[in-house]
Amino acid sequence: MDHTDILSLKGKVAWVTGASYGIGFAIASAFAQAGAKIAFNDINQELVDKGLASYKKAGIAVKGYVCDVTDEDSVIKTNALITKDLGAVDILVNNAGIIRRTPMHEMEVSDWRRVIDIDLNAPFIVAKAVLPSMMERKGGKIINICSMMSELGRETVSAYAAAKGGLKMLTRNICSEYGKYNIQCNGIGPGYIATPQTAPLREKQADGSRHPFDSFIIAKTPAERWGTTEDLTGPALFLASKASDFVNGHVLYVDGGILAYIGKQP
Ligand code: NAP
Ligand code: GCO
Repeated sequence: MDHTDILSLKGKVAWVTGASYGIGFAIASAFAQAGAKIAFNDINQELVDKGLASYKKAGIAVKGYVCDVTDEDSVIKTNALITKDLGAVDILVNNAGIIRRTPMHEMEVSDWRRVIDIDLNAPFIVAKAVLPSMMERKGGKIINICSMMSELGRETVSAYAAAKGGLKMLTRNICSEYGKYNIQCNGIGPGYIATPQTAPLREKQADGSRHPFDSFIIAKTPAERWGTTEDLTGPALFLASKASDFVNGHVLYVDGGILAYIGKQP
């Protein structure tokens, strides 16, 4: 086996959901540099245009589509459009996600449902849309962006933890059901990554000191820092490429060691 191009995605079509910025943007950019043709979506034209401008600035060619990943009709139409514009999807990254931080006993049921809908139901909806063509072509890669909360709980994130725990099991089930078609479905479990989603947890205090949660994460991470979106690109390339053709149903935690560590004595 020649390993020179083992991480190459040349000629592959990759759809990264919710990738106007943040983790999805970094993964889509890395895939483009590895040779893939990239499609991304966001929920409205303004956000898609913003994303397109960021990719253009970074010198990355992509196609952007308006699509709410919770809307099955829109997902089916978007998959058909991507197939027409770029070719059938070889690599799907279920990245779009939201979080609501509210104590569970105060959480509105509508907020709970929205989190489960975007973080768990949507990966099912988008994977369902791309699977038939992957099965027909006997190959495909599905990467679900999981979380520390696929393994751990913490106060205020009940819906998110329930969804990301479910997403880990959906990952294992897609592997179980479609491995025979040479489809690999794996997860990435990012640790605490500096993106807009976690910005409220890093806000400076009025006196200029660190947010207590920021200090807590530094103390809880053996690497003693927050992750960057670039920390996730190598692992994503591995799971999207032929380098991982016999890796299936796995969640690769990219967390600077959080899950291995009991934490510092205060
Ligand atoms: P982010 O900065 O908030 O980006 C999330 C993206 O998803 C945004 O582009 C957002 O678009 C999009 N999105 C939300 N709802 C959508 C919908 N219904 N349809 C289409 N797109 C939608 O988050 P991130 O930190 O990059 O997180 C990306 C993924 O990694 C998420 O699944 C998140 O849970 C997971 N994750 C993040 C961390 C972390 O520390 N940051 C750690 C572990 C896992 P809008 O512009 O419309 O909001
Ligand atoms: C939180 C965080 C997280 C993450 C992430 C950790 O409030 O605890 O936002 O849940 O961003 O998913 O892996």
